[in-house]
Amino acid sequence: MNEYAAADKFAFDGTVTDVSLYGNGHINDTYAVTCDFDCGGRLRYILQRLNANVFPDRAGLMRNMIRVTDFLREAVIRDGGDPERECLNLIPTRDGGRYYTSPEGEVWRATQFIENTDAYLVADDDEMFRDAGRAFGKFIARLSDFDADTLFEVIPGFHNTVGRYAAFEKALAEDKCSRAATAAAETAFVLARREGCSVLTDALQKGEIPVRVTHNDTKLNNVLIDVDTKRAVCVIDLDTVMPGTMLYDFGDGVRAGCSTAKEDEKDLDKVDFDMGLFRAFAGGFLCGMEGSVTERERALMPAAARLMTFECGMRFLTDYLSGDTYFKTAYPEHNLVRARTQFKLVERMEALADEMAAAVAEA
Ligand code: ADP
Ligand code: GN1
Ligand code: MG
Repeated sequence: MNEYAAADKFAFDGTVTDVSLYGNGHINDTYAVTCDFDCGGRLRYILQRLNANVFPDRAGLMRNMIRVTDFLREAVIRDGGDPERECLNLIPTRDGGRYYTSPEGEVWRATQFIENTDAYLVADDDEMFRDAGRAFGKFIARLSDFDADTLFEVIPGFHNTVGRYAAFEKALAEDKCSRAATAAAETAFVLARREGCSVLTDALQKGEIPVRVTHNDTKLNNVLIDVDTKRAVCVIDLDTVMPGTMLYDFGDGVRAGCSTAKEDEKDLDKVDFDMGLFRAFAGGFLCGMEGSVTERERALMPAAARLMTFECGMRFLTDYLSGDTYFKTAYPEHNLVRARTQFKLVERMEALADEMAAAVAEA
């Protein structure tokens, strides 16, 4: 179904005058919908077609999203915040549903467009990134009373790095697209780090760290930042909200935001790990979590940052070897280029391990 036909299913205010591709997400098809009013003025919405390959059970995903957004809305109101800006609100379909399923099985959803905000690929400065950290930490704190066991596991083993390593090994052995030879250095990088993959799975299994409701995809462009105040307004992209550890969210946030360059920068000389940004994010995140972080969680924060960065690089590399079936790509080596930036960051974090530990201890 095309995006105009899908837009027609929703109870938007005004008349739909434009539906255009929007944003930089790697997974869903995201559109900005413009609606004009007869008396002048216009309003925008976000319309998304969920990725059917990545999310086989989209009804289960939407059940989670409905419950989580309804819960967060109450929490924002309780905190005296603005529920139209500080949480996602699903726009109903014309027949009163919370989302739309097309006859072909496509799942479409719509939310309000949070205006005067931007999704940044690289932070402008430490303060912006500190506030992004605060928002992601607060997201976990706000969901602390939400029963994790009642959430559907949208992608089983999403941050199970041991499982991700096994998937990488399988893709390498199969080498379906005969690309392994072009990624020899990158595959060697991964193979040399097999031992470290179980840091978080072990801690969870042994009960050393608590299971919490977590976001699981805390890259900087999944929090909308007010363009005037540069403060984080709303955490978005709730597809992967599942039981997890705060270390997934902290680690993935660091991965995405502490780099001096974009995730797909080709010139690795431009890619470095910024300790100032790391200090800021750690401080913001701990503050957002309102003192609920345990000693063990805190101790694992630097390792989690390394591991989540390694895991993401490994996922990009696995997708490159498998023929780019998961992440959206703009050119054939895109996933390999992304893997390289992640591995450069991992190397820098390995070298900076002591400094990172000291920064977390002080935060
Ligand atoms: P994906 O899972 O593909 O990453 P997202 O839900 O993150 O999809 O949306 C992709 C992009 O669309 C975001 O990075 C952001 O730029 C923009 N976006 C999503 N939701 C909103 C919203 N409610 N208001 C404004 N922009 C949004
Ligand atoms: C994807 O959906 P998006 O673009 O915000 C991916 C994350 C990766 C990220 C890397 C559901 O995030 O896990 O870390 O790309 N989301 C999913 O940029 O796989
Ligand atoms: Mg996103």
